[in-house]
Amino acid sequence: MPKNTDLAAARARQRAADRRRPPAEHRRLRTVLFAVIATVIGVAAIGLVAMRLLPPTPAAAGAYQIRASMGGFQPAAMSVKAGSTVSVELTSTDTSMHSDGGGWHEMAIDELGIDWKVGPESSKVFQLTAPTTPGTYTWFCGICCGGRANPSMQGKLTVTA
Ligand SMILES: [Cu+2]
Repeated sequence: MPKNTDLAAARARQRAADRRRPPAEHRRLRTVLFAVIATVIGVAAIGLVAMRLLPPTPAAAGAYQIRASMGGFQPAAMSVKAGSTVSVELTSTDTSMHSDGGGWHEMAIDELGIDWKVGPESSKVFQLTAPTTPGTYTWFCGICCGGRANPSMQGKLTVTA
């Protein structure tokens, strides 16, 4: 029966092919996995570079912008209307590599009970409700550079009528 022999040979060839297939599929899977992992790492690397090149954080809409670094506050003064509530976005532009405070900065006004802190290379938005009577207040950072005694780490809040 030649037909049966042919069939048996064909089956044997198919079994041999089946035995060869898994490694080939594994190789394909490995290639796909490698491509996926390489893509993820590549995108993450590009993202990290882009974050370095861009400003630390986008400004919150309508908020006063105060940037703090070891060099002081920028700007070191702000003015608000008596009784008004405003948003203040405090940003630390220092990295965590700073030995003095680890990049943390503070904006504190004892008389108004304000004590805002922001971590290295980050921003935080705070609400400031100005007192109802005009006046001037000194804010300070007590974290770095000798704390409140350091005149470069101070600013002036003016409350206008
Ligand atoms: Cu500081």
